[in-house]
Amino acid sequence: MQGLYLVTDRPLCGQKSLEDVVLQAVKGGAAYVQLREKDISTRIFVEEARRIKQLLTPYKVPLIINDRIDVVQASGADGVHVGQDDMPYAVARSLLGDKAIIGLSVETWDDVEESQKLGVSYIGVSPVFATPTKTDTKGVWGLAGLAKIKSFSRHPLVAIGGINESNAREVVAAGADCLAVVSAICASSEPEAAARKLKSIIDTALLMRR
Ligand code: TZP
Ligand code: MG
Repeated sequence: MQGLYLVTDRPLCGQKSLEDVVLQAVKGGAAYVQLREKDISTRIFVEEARRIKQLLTPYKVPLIINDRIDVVQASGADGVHVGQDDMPYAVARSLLGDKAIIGLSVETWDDVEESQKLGVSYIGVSPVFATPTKTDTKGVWGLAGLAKIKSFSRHPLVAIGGINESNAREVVAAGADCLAVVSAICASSEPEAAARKLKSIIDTALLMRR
């Protein structure tokens, strides 16, 4: 996994439709999209996931669903992202099969060590910086924490939390393979331009790291 990863937040999209934000993000260069819905019914979530999956298919951008294995199965999405209190990795893998993308958030060093025993597709380093978008987090990793995980982990690292144009370069330099953003795209008045700028920063920083 490498590049720009959009995590959606419907309220942060404001007047823009979620579909439009997703489409613009992908046109701007987002390589992965995660639908993250905390407040909608299962019925609406499944309908939305199916629509977004159709929208992403021509762009060959995988759709990842936050938490909900049933929504993955019902929509033909490509995988799931789970946190430490969600479906255990091994159960998710047995339900979704070998090809599914399965991401796991790590919030503590114990989580990082445990993740090395698992066949996760990536680990979500959560959060790198404090963010108003998600406040029920255990602490922040910071750039030093991210670098420490990079030197230890066999899994690709998706960094999340407080990432924007002003810090994206240093987050990649510290070891992130992929940058996940919510507000930097969803709350932007120009999601496509925001995604394009972030992707360009990531691409350059990945080249410098080689
Ligand atoms: N998980 C850890 S931080 C976070 C999630 C979903 C929110 C990140 O949002 P933003 O707006 O990119 O800081
Ligand atoms: Mg979760």
